[in-house]
Amino acid sequence: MISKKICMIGAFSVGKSALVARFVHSIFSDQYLSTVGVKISKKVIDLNGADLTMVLWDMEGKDDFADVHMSYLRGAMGFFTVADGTRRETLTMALRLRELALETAGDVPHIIIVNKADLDWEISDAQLADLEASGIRIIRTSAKTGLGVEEAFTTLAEAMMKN
Ligand SMILES: Nc1nc2c(ncn2[C@@H]2O[C@H](COP(=O)(O)OP(=O)(O)OP(=O)(O)O)[C@@H](O)[C@H]2O)c(=O)[nH]1
Ligand SMILES: [Mg+2]
Repeated sequence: MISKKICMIGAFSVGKSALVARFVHSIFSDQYLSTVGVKISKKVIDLNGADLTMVLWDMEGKDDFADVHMSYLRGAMGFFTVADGTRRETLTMALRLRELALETAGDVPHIIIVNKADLDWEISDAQLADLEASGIRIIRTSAKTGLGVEEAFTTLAEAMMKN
């Protein structure tokens, strides 16, 4: 069976763990339980008739990039950098983390997730359109309602299988 390591990185409280919980267990909680270190979960998906095990490394969010545990990114076949649409600075952080992750993991498939689509956003469509025009892949999600979550994981899985 094919298995792929995928990292979830981003600022604290953007919803990395909530996205994994939604995708793997179809659940959502309003409670905030900050991740310590890394939590690994697995989900087997059917991709065009073949089983693919997605091994999700849900990392602790950091305010300070220097502290981000980039060593966890070694061997990642893909990654998500997650931002919180209600906090503009989390997108800036996601973009910087993306650069760092590409240095560590190499040029692997990756997607920027802008999460919390069920709330009012500080990040504008125009800002995201600019990034998309520069070739960055962005998917809008809500871990709360499930919007875009399946799409994000499936899109990354497909890109990794082509890689
Ligand atoms: N309304 C709304 N709240 C969300 C969404 N996703 C996550 N949250 C909430 O945001 C808070 C933080 O979510 P987490 O998934 O723990 O965030 P995290 O990125 O894993 O945080 P760290 O582990 O500390 O880095 C929790 O209270 C969640 O319930 C969403 O899509 N919509
Ligand atoms: Mg977490």
